[in-house]
Amino acid sequence: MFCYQCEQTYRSDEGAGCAGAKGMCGKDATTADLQDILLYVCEGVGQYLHRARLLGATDIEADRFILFAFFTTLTNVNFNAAKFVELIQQASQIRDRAKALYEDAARAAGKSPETLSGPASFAPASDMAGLSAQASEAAVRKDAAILGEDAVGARALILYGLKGVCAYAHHARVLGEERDAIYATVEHALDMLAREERDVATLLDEALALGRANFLAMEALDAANTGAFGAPTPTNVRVTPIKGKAILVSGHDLKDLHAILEATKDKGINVYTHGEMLPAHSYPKLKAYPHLAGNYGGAWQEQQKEFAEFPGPIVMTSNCLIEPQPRYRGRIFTAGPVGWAGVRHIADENFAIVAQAAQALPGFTEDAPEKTITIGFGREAVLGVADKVIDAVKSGAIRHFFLVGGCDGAAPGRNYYTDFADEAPKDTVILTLGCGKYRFNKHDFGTIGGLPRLLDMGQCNDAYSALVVATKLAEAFGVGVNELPLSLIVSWFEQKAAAVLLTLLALGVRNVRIGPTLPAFLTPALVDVLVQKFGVQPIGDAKSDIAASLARA
Ligand code: FS2
Ligand code: SF4
Repeated sequence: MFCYQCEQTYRSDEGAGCAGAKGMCGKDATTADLQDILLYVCEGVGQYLHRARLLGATDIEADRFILFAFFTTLTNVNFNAAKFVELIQQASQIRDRAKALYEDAARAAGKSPETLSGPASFAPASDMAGLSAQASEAAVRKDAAILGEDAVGARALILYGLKGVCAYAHHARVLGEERDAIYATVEHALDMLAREERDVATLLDEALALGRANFLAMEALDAANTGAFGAPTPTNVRVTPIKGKAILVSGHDLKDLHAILEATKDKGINVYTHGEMLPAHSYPKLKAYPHLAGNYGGAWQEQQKEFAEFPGPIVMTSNCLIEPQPRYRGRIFTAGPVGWAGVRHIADENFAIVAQAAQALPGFTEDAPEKTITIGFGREAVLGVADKVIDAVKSGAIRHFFLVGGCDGAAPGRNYYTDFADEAPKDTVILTLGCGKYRFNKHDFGTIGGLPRLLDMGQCNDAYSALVVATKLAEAFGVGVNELPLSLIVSWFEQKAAAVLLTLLALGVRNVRIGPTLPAFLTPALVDVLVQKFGVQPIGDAKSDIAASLARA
């Protein structure tokens, strides 16, 4: 195995990347190799779909499969090797279908179809042992000696950005929002990876195209979530347990949460959110369920302790899963793209089994003293008070906005974000989103101009909301987004964050500070492009970065 897709990848003086028997996340070598093969076969699907599309023929089921397949390979999503054997066989069949689609379309247009090589003609073995023996053919750095390190790094940026786009687009799709332009970009990127493009400028252009597609994916997801459940509104969420039976729901999938709320309605079971599911409490049609009782625990990396202590079943609807421990392995369930060998998987939103498990478990035996936090500052809520915000900026009451957001992780150095939020001067507003906020979202930041100083905009994908707010404020002030008194301080961990970064770059947002470390797959020359062309900066010391941001404004 070799994997260097996430921030917690193994690093040493010799270089970075998880290799050997297991990655830092717990992904074993067999699963990692099978994930590479799945993505490689998907590149073959993309080769045919891309060409078929140019001839006017599309296969939306194949596109949907690609979204799901890519999502399973994100960090902390699916660790079940057997699932990947199944997905590879499915991908191979879909590739045959895409090939027929392309060849028929070519013949109908009076052209002779191309004979494609590489992933299009790769023949995956039918079992795990056979596939494992083929791993080197699909490895992420297989052509490093031919392509060169900079091209390999830029290709990795595309591959991992693509994973983020696919994850967001999948979440939107399950709620009925799809964008054909996203599928076209995904197919184009897969074809580019398949044909071993090595020109770094071309590859970086493709990465920016993915950034634009990711903006569409986040827009589609915003439309999906708000269309299904209403626009988030400021909401006080209880963060302490209530006596009674309980289910904990983690991950990002609001549709699954909704299905769980339905399956537990009037059954005397309280549903708690965990991690990135916290923003669910701010959606009117979800908070209307009285048994959506509160939020429990913090960010994903605390789950082994928190899940062990939770007195009911737990459902993981998306990342971030880490190895279920014996104390709760029998009462954790996976759904959607998530998987772990031996852990029960819920197919077709059949959450009745989770409700039964909750009835059989003790639940909380007493009420904890009530404590709440305020969330729900999505784009509508913030723009609803835009006049107040603009007046406060004009009067000098608000001096600067910091968006301190993104993914969290267990690595040292992530206290920077807490320090940053805590040290930000009292006349500044902190916007936050993603799971990184758990490090500081229970701190008291006070208010400013009648608004809370900490505005929680939601999940990592709600970077869309932040971009809409920034764009509207820029319009109101008659300046560009880069001229606003706004600094972006991003914590990255996995591939959705890589996609969001590409979106920011594609939209021309400059001077983004990123940390706690830079992606290991970026070579010094690629980092230099990001620094020179886009003003991307690695994080430094919180106090100095605050001072530098305020001095620039
Ligand atoms: Fe956090 Fe994990 Fe949200 Fe990331 S729960 S690091 O997948 O997407 O953020
Ligand atoms: Fe390592 Fe991250 Fe890959 Fe896991 S996902 S194997 S931690 S680089």
